[in-house]
Amino acid sequence: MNRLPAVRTVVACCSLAVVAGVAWGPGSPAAAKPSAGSTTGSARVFMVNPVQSSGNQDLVDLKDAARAVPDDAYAPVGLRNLDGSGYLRGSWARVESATGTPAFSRTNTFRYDRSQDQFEQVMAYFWVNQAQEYLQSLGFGSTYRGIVKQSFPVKVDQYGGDNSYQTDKPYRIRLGKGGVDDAEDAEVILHEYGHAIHASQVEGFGASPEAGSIGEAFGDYFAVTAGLAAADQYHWPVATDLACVGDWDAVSYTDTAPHCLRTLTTGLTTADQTGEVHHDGQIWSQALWEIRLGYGALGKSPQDWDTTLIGSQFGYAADTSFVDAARKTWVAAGERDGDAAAALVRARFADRGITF
Ligand SMILES: [Ca+2]
Ligand SMILES: [Ca+2]
Ligand SMILES: [Ca+2]
Ligand SMILES: [Zn+2]
Repeated sequence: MNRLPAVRTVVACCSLAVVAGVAWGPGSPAAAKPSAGSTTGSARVFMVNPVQSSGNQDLVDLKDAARAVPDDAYAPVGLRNLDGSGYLRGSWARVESATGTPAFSRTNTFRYDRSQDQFEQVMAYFWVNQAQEYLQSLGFGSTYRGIVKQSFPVKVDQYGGDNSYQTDKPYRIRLGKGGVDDAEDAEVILHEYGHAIHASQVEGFGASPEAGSIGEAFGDYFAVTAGLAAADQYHWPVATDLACVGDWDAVSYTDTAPHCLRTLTTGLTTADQTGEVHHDGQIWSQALWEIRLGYGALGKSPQDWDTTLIGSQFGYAADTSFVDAARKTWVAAGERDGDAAAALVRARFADRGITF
């Protein structure tokens, strides 16, 4: 397997706890104090996904059985930015479930296994919050304009089908079941959040086949880069090809290992375009990935590139072409990261047949 070297970076993340309820100043009536109310909690989640963290390509769904995934695939994590209600609701995510009882804990303690519906609810809360914190760590919402900076409805199991998608009015992610439950793979959640990022940046983004392909591409890229940033932040193992998207969700769809829904290293170029946005997105996503690697050689971090890339997306037209969006990204790289970065961006897009 073509394993790429791990990129080690430190993500300084955010402390954006929101104080629930009223301030308890002198004279506040003691009776008003809620029994819950903490904005932090504890939970356990998959470390992006259990295949990526373990390297075990033989894991299979076993019809959602708890025993299909060993206990050490779960990691204890803190939950942040909760609203104090005892539900999985907070500043950046509001989890709703169609099939399972909503997870609730007066002590904000959410420990489940994958056979329980509430586990996917926890994954949805943790990873949407994580994605927004990642954007904020890059400066979106402080140095730069905020992106999806609002409580975000995440519906788990909404349609009972195996089809996760995002709709932009209002912002919402729906995560399906079927095969491996979609919300058991953080790369699926983060991919969907990538669509929300575009929708937040450019109203109606995706109004041409190439813009739609960029949307799919960025979702895949964001899933990988935000997942790797989390692995660094929490010191989680990464044991599969870094460019593999959806290592765990894909075990239900692919017979051969490594299992990936898609990869960032297909070698596709514009000569291979079919008009199907997930397929064609792999042209764009490979450029994003290779620029990320190239930034390291320039002494810059993946976070430098992610900031430049995401910032440049504010300037994409809703119905952009590959060429126009690549040119905007090239300009942004030159302005923020210098001439060598701009040359890198242009070269990696050119490798994919996107020239300007
Ligand atoms: Ca499950
Ligand atoms: Ca699935
Ligand atoms: Ca992966
Ligand atoms: Zn998508």
